[in-house]
Amino acid sequence: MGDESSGLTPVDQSKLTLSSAKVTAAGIPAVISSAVHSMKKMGVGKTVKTLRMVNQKEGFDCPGCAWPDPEHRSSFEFCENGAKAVADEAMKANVNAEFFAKYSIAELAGKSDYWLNSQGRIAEPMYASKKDSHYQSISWSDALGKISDKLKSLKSPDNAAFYTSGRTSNEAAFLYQAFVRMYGTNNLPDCSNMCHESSGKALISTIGIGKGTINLDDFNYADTILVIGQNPGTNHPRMLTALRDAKDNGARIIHINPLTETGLIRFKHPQDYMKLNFSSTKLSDVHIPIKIGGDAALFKALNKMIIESGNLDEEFISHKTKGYEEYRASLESLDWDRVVTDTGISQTTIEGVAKLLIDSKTVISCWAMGLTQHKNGVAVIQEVVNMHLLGGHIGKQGAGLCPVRGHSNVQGNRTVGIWEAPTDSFIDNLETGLEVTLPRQHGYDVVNAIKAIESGELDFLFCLGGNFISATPQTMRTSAAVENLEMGVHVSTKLNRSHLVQSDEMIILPCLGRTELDIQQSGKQFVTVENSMGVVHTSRGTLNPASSALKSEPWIIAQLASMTLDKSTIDFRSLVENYDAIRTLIAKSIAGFEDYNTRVRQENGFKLPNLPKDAQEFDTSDGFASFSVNDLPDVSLQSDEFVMMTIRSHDQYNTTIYGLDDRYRGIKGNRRIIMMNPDDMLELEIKTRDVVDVTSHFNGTMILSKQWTVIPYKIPKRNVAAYFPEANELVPLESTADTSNTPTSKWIICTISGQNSAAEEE
Ligand SMILES: Nc1nc2c(c(=O)[nH]1)N[C@H]1C(S)=C(S)[C@@H](COP(=O)(O)OP(=O)(O)OC[C@H]3O[C@@H](n4cnc5c(=O)[nH]c(N)nc54)[C@H](O)[C@@H]3O)O[C@H]1N2
Ligand SMILES: Nc1nc2c(c(=O)[nH]1)N[C@H]1C(S)=C(S)[C@@H](COP(=O)(O)OP(=O)(O)OC[C@H]3O[C@@H](n4cnc5c(=O)[nH]c(N)nc54)[C@H](O)[C@@H]3O)O[C@H]1N2
Ligand SMILES: [Mo]
Repeated sequence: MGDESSGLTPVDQSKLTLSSAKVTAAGIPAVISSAVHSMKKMGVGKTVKTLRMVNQKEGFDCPGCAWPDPEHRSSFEFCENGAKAVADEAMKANVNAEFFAKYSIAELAGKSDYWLNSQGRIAEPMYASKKDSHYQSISWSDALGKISDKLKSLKSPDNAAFYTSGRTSNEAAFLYQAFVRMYGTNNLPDCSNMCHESSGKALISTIGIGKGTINLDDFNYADTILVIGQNPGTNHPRMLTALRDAKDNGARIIHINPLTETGLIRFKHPQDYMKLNFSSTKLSDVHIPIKIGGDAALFKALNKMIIESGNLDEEFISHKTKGYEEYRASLESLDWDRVVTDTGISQTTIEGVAKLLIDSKTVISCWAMGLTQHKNGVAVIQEVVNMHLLGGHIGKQGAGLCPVRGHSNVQGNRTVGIWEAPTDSFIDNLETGLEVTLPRQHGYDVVNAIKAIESGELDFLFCLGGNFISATPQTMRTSAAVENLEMGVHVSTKLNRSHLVQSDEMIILPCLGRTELDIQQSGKQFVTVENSMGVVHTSRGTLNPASSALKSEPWIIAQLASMTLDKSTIDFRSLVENYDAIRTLIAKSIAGFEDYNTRVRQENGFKLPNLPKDAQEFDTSDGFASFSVNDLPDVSLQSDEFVMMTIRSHDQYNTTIYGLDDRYRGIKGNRRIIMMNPDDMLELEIKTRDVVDVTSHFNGTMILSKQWTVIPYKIPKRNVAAYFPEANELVPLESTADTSNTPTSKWIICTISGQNSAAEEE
């Protein structure tokens, strides 16, 4: 034990160091951290050149997150984790035929996610059949030929599923879903199913659009900003700039989170050092250390007090909404004892927050995975929407709903058709644009795709990016299922665990990343993406590709479509000669993209239509925004039970592990840890660094995961936290959110046993 390359050595505590959580986010340590990280991976010259191109008009969109850029894209917004994402992509292409000759698939499967990622970019297409111990190189034409032969041989197109991760450009995503639907299925599961699906469902059902309703500029006019179940200091660092500016303009920030999360305590903008300004800004005015899963009770209580204050936007309620009376009546029986038990927050504190909201003319609510990945993910977001409807905080300057998206183009992917459950009107438009008839029966989302793989209904899985095995629930079960597939194909930039779980045949297709030059027949290409606030803009790769064998995602899809679809109304190959042709087809097929090629070339791109934001109008069945009445979720626990949330460290991008240090939380050198309240540790007689086994429980099913190191952390009692993806083996596949079917990655009921002191283990 002690080899950080191994994925299976949890008890290596020699490198685990603990210190108190940081108080100020960003600042000089962030600049140093990103510079060291980048220079180690790229060298000094490439670091400077590369980082200067992030989010510039002539540069590439940061692959880090979906937070929008400021309008003036000439200023260089420095973000530590964006720099890490860029540096990670700019690594040398060492994962080639030689590499795979050296390491067998079984050996690689024993390595940690951190080690796998740090080997570099994948250099060439690779192939392995089930009996092969090693991957071997294969030519592009042979690889694509095998995939297309397999697709043609399946009994039905519905025996295939096509996963997408959210870094894919609009152009690639549009071609992909067009190909998949023309092939004959809507089996288009995507990372969104595990991410903001609950937000989409909650917003469509209440305000008629599955997106947020604010512009970046609104932050400057907000009286109060709520940041709920989100850790922006780590996952959306550029949001801290918007929060700082909002504060300068008088906003109050309320942070609702079981953890304090450094980014929201104090923020020091790295660029201020250049201006010799050494002060930092205190960001959140109020931190509500809510118990995991307590948000529904909190928002019902807040809404009840807002209603009782009488300070409502009555005109908005009566002209723009429906269901107010029913909602008001439903709150009459709200039980304060239950609210205090569920939230862990006193009535006085909640009243204080309500007062701030009642006194605010403009409120913005931001949220992320702390709300979406719960059984009541949709309902709790509807509760936040209820609050906005009461105060008319939608469609006016400084107010609105702001689901903060994860992957940099996950929102764009959905807009251009990556969705297993498309609406009829979406398919109508697509049929007009593509001049074909398309399937309408809804396909599999991620969880249902895994179940269908398990039951043998799916024989083929194609992944456009992502890491299907590590990102999904119940890792061992999902891996065992995937081994039964006839073929697994991965279009990837970096090596990950999904490449190492062997179906009958495995193919890795290495593609260009966002940062790299993409040259097609007509010359240099750019692609387009949509940020979290619905602005579509260009992204131009500028770096030389890591390997000459890499192909662009649109090219790969176009070749495969041409080889697979016998009679196609569309000449896919000619579309990729110049991506303008793809955009022309998008303009014909998707609402809101008229004049795409012209408008996206404007300096800041263009904003997609958003009725609630633009006109306080709601594209619901009756034209009204609707209040929602939902029961409180049961968040009670048995006396020996804990609830676990799985969260990101400061040194990872989802399943890509950049390093082993969670700098802001003061936890370094080991990721297989459980953060626990010190009082709970005392009660269970667990000491710091004791090693425990964790068992998750769901509807009678138990999953055991061994050897986790316990560390004390400031977290509500009976709540624990562990890192994603290490803890995914504990997330039960059947435990999903109502309506959105999102795995409940923030609500895993578990028991903790078998504590041994670390010394005994060693
Ligand atoms: N550097 C970096 N950037 C990223 C990513 C990354 O991995 N690394 N991932 C990207 C992606 S795909 C996404 S979706 C986003 C994710 O961004 P976040 O949603 O910020 O990511 P998580 O780490 O899942 O954090 C969720 C937060 O919710 C809190 N929380 C958990 N349960 C509850 C609850 O019941 N109630 C409340 N109020 N809070 C709760 C946790 O304490 C934590 O602070 O970030 C994106 N950006
Ligand atoms: N327990 C638990 N599980 C979770 C979550 C959680 O909070 N807790 N979060 C969920 C969320 S919010 C999300 S979004 C999913 C993420 O799920 P995914 O999107 O599937 O996972 P990633 O780790 O982002 O994917 C990383 C891989 O993408 C590939 N890649 C990177 N860039 C590119 C590119 O430009 N093109 C292509 N083709 N490939 C590329 C690389 O090979 C890399 O190894 O995980 C979900 N799973
Ligand atoms: Mo995400």
